[in-house]
Amino acid sequence: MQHERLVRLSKRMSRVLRHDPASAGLQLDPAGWVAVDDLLAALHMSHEELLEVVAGNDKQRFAIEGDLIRANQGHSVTVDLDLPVAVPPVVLFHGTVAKFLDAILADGLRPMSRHDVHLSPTRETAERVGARRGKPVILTVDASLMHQDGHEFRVSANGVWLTSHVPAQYLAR
Ligand code: HQG
Repeated sequence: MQHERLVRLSKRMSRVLRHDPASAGLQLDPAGWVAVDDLLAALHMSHEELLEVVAGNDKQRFAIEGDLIRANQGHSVTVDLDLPVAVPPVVLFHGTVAKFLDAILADGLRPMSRHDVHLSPTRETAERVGARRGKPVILTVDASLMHQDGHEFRVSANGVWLTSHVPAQYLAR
């Protein structure tokens, strides 16, 4: 498949499976799954194309289980991914940009339009996340202390660490 079509299909799938299933006439189940066949019909794509998008996706954004597919993380629609609570690594990273720093250092990291705050296991990944918005600024999160203090973490199937709020006292530059 042509690279451009692959990227276009991948973006459309992200939109439909995370944010706006109704735009394709679809409805997600409570855990975010939709029937593969319904998605294929709605997006006018073949099964081979779907497998190419899922396997080739740089961040493993999608998971197929049996005849169902869902996005691994990043939803703005209400879904319960039912991920188990997990013990985080000692330090996690968040990539952002300078213009958000004052708000973040006052209020902590908030999920904004997503379900959860997204944290990266490595500085390199956080740099890529931040670079989507400009010159990246990397914050470290004292995940070990947060965990000790009772904050819950979950890890998505593609290795993104999720938590509901990171109070400012756990953040450092
Ligand atoms: C910022 C992409 C003001 C936060 C990436 C970020 C990631 C605040 C933006 C995934 C704030 C939200 C998530 C506060 C946080 N005040 N700004 N209190 N708290 N922010 O896109 O982490 O391609 O929702 O720093 O690679 O950038 O979608 O979150 O800049 O893994 O798979 O508000 O999205 O993955 O932006 O990115 P986002 P994010 P996908």
